[in-house]
Amino acid sequence: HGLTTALPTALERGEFFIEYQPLVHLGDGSVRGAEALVRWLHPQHGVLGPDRFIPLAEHTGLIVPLGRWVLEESIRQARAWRERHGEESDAGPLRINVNLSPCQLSHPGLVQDTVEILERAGVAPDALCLEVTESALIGADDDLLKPLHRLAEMGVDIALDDFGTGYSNLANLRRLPVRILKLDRSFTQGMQQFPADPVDLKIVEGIVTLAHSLDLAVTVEGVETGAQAEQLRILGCDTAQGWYYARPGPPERLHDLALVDA
Ligand code: G
Ligand code: G
Ligand code: MN
Ligand code: NA
Repeated sequence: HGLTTALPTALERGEFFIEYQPLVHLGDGSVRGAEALVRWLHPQHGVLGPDRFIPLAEHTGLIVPLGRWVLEESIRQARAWRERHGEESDAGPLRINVNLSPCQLSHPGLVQDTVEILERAGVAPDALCLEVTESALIGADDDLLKPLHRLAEMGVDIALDDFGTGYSNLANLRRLPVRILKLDRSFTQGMQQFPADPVDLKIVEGIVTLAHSLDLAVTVEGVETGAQAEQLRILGCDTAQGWYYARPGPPERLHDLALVDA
């Protein structure tokens, strides 16, 4: 239908935009970075979320140029944030998280594109975190992992997104150049009631212990209440993201958040 025919040219028409959702340090409440989340301002249908067009973009191959655009645009934003806040915060400059589709991972230009985008913007690789879903890496062979290893060696952080939803082979983690586990929203939902679901508490506690013993940081998604945030902080999670702190929003909002909370 309409989306299928309009999508291939939406990029050149400039119809995509990015919202940013802050990543907050659970220990001190400071904003440490933001996740870039792409949206499509469709001329007839209005704003569409990624679930409405990312699968289609993956199917048609548009995801490669679209993903490159998201990277370019959000790194430009990271540069702007660094110029504003870089030297002010003890926690260091804000970092930007960008989602990668499996097709981008297998695209041969990924490493080169990323290097060029960072260099052109004058942004250090350690300002960038690439999020890859656990399912994209299940059964990945060494060829698929090679670009991730190269990016990690350069200083780019790799996060395992939606962690805990797939058939996580925990031993597999040692093979992956991952520094961060992003715990899926479903675990956070188990902390919503009081007292929290005891099984969810045990699972999260176990994941945090394992992650820390492997030198991985744990980010939690979908934090909607202060009680959840407190529970997850007690369990040892490092960073949080969710509506309790901020919904995804325009980049300007992060200027204010960083100023208030940093
Ligand atoms: O905020 P929300 O509905 O916007 O995002 C839903 C999912 O869409 C995210 O969890 C993420 O996996 C995916 N997503 C958002 N932005 C991008 C992007 O730029 N590239 C890819 N590949 N996926 C994205
Ligand atoms: O990368 P990923 O699939 O995790 O993208 C995050 C998704 O989760 C986005 O669609 C975003 O809008 C959504 N989201 C972010 N914060 C919250 C939250 O606190 N609660 C819920 N239910 N969804 C959230
Ligand atoms: Mn993500
Ligand atoms: Na996720």
